[in-house]
Amino acid sequence: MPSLRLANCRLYGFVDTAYLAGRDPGEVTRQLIAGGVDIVQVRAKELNHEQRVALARAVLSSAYPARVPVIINDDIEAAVAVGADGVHLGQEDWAALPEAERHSLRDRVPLFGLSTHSFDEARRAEQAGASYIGVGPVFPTATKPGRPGVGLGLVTAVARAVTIPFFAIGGINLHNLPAVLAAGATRVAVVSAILCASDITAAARAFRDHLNFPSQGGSKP
Ligand code: TZP
Ligand code: MG
Repeated sequence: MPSLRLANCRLYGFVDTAYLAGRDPGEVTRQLIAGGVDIVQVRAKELNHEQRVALARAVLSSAYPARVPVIINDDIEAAVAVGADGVHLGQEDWAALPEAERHSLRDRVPLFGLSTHSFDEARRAEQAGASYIGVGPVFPTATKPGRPGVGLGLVTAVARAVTIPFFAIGGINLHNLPAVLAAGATRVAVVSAILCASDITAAARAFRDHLNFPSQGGSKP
C-alpha cells in the first residue's frame, strides 16, 4: 500500500482521458511521477465503469512501485474494485450519496476528497470528514467548462480557516502559480497545463520546483 500521508503532497496530477490523445495511461503516469507529481487522479468522464476500472489498473501499476497514491474520480465502486487509495467526488456526487454510504466511505477507501467552490462548501467538506478538498476553479478553465473562476480571495479565505489539506485547482499555469501560492495555497492540482505540454515530466517538474517548502517533511500543513 502506498504511503497515504497527504502532508507532503504538493502537486496533484491527473490522468484525464480528455487529454490523453491516444497516449498510454501507464506511460503518462510514469512521466507525471518522474516530474514530481505526489498524487495522481484518474479522471475519465466519458468512460463506463468497466473502462474506468481498466484505466485505473493501468495507472495503479505505474504508480504503485513509486508509492504514489491514486485517486479515482466519481466512481466509488471502481476505486474499491482496484484497491485505489481513494475517491474524489464533486458536490453533486456527494449530495446524491445516501447518508449510510457517506458514513461508510472512509471504511471502503482510505482517502476521499471533495471538490468545493465556496467557503461554505469547504467548511462543510471538512466537517464531513473529507481527507482533502479541491478549491476552485480558481480561474475559468476549459477542463471544467461552464464554471466561473472563484478567484484568489477564496484561496486565501480557505487557507485561513480550513485545517485539512486543500489543493487550489482550475486554470493554474506557471504564470499564475506564484499568485496562487501568494494567496495562501501550498498545494495545487493541475490538469491541462501539464498534460498539454510537449514534455509532461518537464512540465510537472517546473510546477514541483515552486512547491518545495523549507518545512518539507516538517510541520507545515
Ligand atoms: N475541478 C475544478 S477546476 C478543474 C476540476 C477538475 C479542472 C482543472 O483543470 P485545469 O486544466 O488544470 O484547469
Ligand atoms: Mg463527479
